[in-house]
Amino acid sequence: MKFRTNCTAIVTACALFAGIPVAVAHDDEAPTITEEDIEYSPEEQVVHVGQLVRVINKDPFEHKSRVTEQTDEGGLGLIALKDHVDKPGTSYIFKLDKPGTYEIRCLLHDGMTATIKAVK
Ligand SMILES: [Cu+2]
Repeated sequence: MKFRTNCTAIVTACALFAGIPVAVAHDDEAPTITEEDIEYSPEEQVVHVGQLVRVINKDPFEHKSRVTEQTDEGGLGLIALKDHVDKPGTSYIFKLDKPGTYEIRCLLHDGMTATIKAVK
């Protein structure tokens, strides 16, 4: 029992130790996509693979974001961020692990889209 408790404490400590400096280091330079007046801004954002991307909802209502890879044929491929509920006045971060062109779309507001290009 004692061993298990210690393991949990060690794992938690490691996660905090490993997580916080990385998050802060990237956070300072995180490219930001703003949701305002039912639009994403900028319309096109270039990010690095693995870099944290911040989404800020400045509207006084919810958005629901889905980020989908675009295929070479212009269709939609894998979903990279699945239907995130963006509460008013909040922000969150995500990252893209694969280079390519992605669409960010709000599932609640027709035509609310932007492009994210992930480069190495
Ligand atoms: Cu929306």
